Amino acid sequence: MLIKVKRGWEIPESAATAEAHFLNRRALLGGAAGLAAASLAGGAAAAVPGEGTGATRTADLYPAKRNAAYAIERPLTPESESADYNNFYEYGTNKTVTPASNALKAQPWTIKVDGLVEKPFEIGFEDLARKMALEERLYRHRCVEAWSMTVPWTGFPLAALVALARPTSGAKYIQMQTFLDKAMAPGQRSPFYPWPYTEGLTLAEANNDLAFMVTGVYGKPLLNQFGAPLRLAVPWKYGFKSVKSINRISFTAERPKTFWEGLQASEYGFWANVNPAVSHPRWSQASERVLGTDERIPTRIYNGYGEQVADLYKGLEKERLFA
Ligand SMILES: Nc1nc2c(c(=O)[nH]1)N[C@H]1C(S)=C(S)[C@@H](COP(=O)(O)O)O[C@H]1N2
Ligand SMILES: [Mo]
Repeated sequence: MLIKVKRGWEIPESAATAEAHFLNRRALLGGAAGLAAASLAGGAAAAVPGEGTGATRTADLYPAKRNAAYAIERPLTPESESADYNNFYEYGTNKTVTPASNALKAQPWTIKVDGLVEKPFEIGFEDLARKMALEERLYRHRCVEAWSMTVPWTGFPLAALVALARPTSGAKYIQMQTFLDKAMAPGQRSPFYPWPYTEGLTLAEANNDLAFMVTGVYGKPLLNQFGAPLRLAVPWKYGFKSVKSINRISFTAERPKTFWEGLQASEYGFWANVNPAVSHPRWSQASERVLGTDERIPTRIYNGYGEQVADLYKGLEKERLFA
């Protein structure tokens, strides 16, 4: 886990093994590399893939009707590629998290909605999925590490969940968290991360049409490695904003501090909008490797979604919008 063996095809991107390198250094400085490695290796017993996901109970909702407004020019990334190349630190810091992620028990699953809302509540994942009108959208996804993919997510607009939550007038931000359970996620036994994984958006961003709560991909419920049973997709931002396996959504007056800010605020900020002209401190963001191909293509501002989202940032030019 901590010693990464590079394969040939990884080289263009290895300049950007951001998170892993940074964390390895911290672990070593802390003198706890061995401990972290040992705890990550000791994963919980594997379940049958797909079982324990939302699959068994919500499979009848798939495939959902594709919303043609979200078609894109690039071919879809084959599931065989995207389902075997994931970032999910709860299950390890390399891209092969699928075997370990079998330990994620995504059913039953409860989502807590709290903070500045008229009335805090909890809702079961299955109830939520059945309450919402699910649709399929083709989205680009651009990781801060300079790889990208194109996937058919199924889900519902985050704005519909905001409406269900009924935030009060003081609410300015929405914070989303991944579950916290060391027994279910061996990565969470490592003390070098500010668990649980936390992300956030402004309420205006959350209400933008593109902000999407994802329940499925490739025409079926999410497999564990994609962040079952419920994750976010905010395709104009770097991939780390798209938090997985969400079980708590809080409305706040203050800007929430995110997982990556907690680790390295100088490199991973709150806004994290994609911009090819603004380099990461340690590598260029000008282009991206397309998962499952030999291609490198130019990265686009807001990952190609500027028309839909650029207005959100008027008047915020002094903020660090692109990192
Ligand atoms: N809980 C959690 N959410 C997460 C991550 C993670 O490690 N843990 N990684 C993020 C990053 S860096 C990316 S690029 C995407 C990867 O999503 P994918 O594995 O479906 O491609 O998930 C994001 N959400
Ligand atoms: Mo990422």
